[in-house]
Amino acid sequence: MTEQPQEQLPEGQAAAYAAMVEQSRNTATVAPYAISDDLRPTIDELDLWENVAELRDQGYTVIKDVAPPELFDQLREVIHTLAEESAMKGKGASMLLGRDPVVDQVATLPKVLAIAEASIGQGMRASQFVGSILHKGDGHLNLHADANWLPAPFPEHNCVLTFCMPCEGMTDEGGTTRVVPGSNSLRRHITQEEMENSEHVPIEVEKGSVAVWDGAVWHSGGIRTIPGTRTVLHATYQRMYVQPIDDYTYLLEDEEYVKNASEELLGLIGADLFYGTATLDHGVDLQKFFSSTIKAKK
Ligand SMILES: O=C(O)CCC(=O)C(=O)O
Ligand SMILES: [Fe+2]
Repeated sequence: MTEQPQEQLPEGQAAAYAAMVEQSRNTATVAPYAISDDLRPTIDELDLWENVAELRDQGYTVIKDVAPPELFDQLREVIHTLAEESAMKGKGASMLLGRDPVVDQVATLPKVLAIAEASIGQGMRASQFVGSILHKGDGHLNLHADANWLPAPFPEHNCVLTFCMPCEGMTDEGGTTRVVPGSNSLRRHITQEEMENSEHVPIEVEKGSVAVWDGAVWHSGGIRTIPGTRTVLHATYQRMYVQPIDDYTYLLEDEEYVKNASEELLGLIGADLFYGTATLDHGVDLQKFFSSTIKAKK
């Protein structure tokens, strides 16, 4: 970014600003799936080291007990209600963040945020929050990588991370997502031939737990062969230097929403980042710029 002359800062803020500039210059980039000093105590506390290793090596993992099962009952209710109102006629609902407090709560669960930071770094953005409902006979999606709008080779630092939050749990016959373990290491899109011939395995998830995969791993949706429903929140997050799919910044203009939202949620919506802060009158907010450059390296 080109630096521009800035207005004089008040005395108290000038020193903090200078310290941040210094920190920005001195922050070393954390290697892919290495854990920053900031994050290490949280990974310890939440006992997530095995999940970090699986996500790095296999491209996916199941995080156990992210929330009490009752929260997933509530989430199921929300997705079904919004799906009924949506144009998808009971099959799904889109743009879910900010539509119900349960979705916002799930988006900011401590284990979810910790794994997201381990994979896609600080300052990550909410990218896409959609719900899907499968009934018997529904399902099927070709093998693909979620970083499907990125050119290959994909960057070594993961850019896109998808949590698959099944409200009822997910089994093979229930239509669970299937994955090609380790395909993330290829860091490229799948070919037509590989799509037809790759061995892929079901990801079984108990209610209360969630599956999560790296944007480079090849996976597909399963087919539900039993009665009942598979209700899933697909919650995708992005490394902050790539742009989100859903634009939630309009929520930042809703005073009531901002007043009641947690700091973490406002962070996901991009309130702390420098994007879009320049106007016709002044340049980019440099406080936000430098704090973003620090996050980008972690
Ligand atoms: O519905 C599924 O099981 C998988 C959908 C999918 O590919 C995704 O959420 O990234
Ligand atoms: Fe996907």
